[in-house]
Amino acid sequence: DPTTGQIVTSCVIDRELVNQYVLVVVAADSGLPALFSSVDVRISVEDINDNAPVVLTKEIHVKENQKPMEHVGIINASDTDFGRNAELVFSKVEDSEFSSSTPFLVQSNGEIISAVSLDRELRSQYTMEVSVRDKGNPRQSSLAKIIIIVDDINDNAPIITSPCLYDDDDDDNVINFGKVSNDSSRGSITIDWYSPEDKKVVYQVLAEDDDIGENSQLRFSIETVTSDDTFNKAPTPQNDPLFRINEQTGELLLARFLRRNDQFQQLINISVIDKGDPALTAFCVLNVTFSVDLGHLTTPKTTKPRTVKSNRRRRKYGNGASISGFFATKYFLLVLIFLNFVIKF
Ligand SMILES: [Ca+2]
Ligand SMILES: [Ca+2]
Ligand SMILES: [Ca+2]
Ligand SMILES: [Ca+2]
Repeated sequence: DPTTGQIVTSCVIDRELVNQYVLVVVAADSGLPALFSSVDVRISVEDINDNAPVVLTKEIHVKENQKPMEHVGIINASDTDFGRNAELVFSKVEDSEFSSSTPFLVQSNGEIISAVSLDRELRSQYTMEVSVRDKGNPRQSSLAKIIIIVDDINDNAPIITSPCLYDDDDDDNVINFGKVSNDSSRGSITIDWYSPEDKKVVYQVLAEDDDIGENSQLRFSIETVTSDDTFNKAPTPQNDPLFRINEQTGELLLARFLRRNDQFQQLINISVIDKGDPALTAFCVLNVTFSVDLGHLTTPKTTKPRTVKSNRRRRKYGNGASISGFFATKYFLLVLIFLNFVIKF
């Protein structure tokens, strides 16, 4: 005011926009010439608690399997006021429909702690409602929902579902070890054709993994092939393997023609490994029996009657091919194998 010197505001002032003003005030008398002096008037805008805190954190990631009462994450919030008006206190809203079933504690500084060890395979995501208030007078507060996402770690080995397995406590080196039972429906398989050109799937090993992502991506491979001779468990040479397995699908196929010196019965040790770090592995053993007469593979001239006979027997047990068609194909294959053998030697 030019006459009283009173300083008044001309608009609403907001400390959060400008917290200090410097006015140059000039006082002049009415003499002639007028004498005057000036002074800098510094105006500090005091804070009032006119802003509620705002929670900035929307999502927190935490790895599963951590110990109970360990750090999960910290909630970030801001308050544009000053001093106690911006000092924040966090708490969990216990009676919220979101928070009631969550195992988390919220410290006053915003730190989230899990009361239990988290298992992603049981529950992978939680939503929790938190409250944040300042220490102003009157207090301002706000609510926010925080999503807690449990990240996977590779804590599950693959589980082989076909063939079915039983635990073998004797072998500590494997996660789970299975051996195919003699039950023909459960993985002991009989092979009565022998052309790799058929690309027929002999068997499909099936496995699953409870983890996600790479931790559950599986790779099948043949570890060893042994004969089913209890006195001779030495692995058969693998430089020209009889079997191959589709790495992704677990489908077992013949890799080459059968030979006379191939074992009548073979145990194929198959491993299933996930792509986790560290990777986890499961094993199974597939018991394969050939119903073809391996001894006849190099002498096709004498096999004709026996082959027909054995085909009849297979027919009785449900071989889908017709006898004549099967025989014709088989005879042709025998000749092929024979030629193959002759060329080799
Ligand atoms: Ca303020
Ligand atoms: Ca405030
Ligand atoms: Ca896994
Ligand atoms: Ca897991």
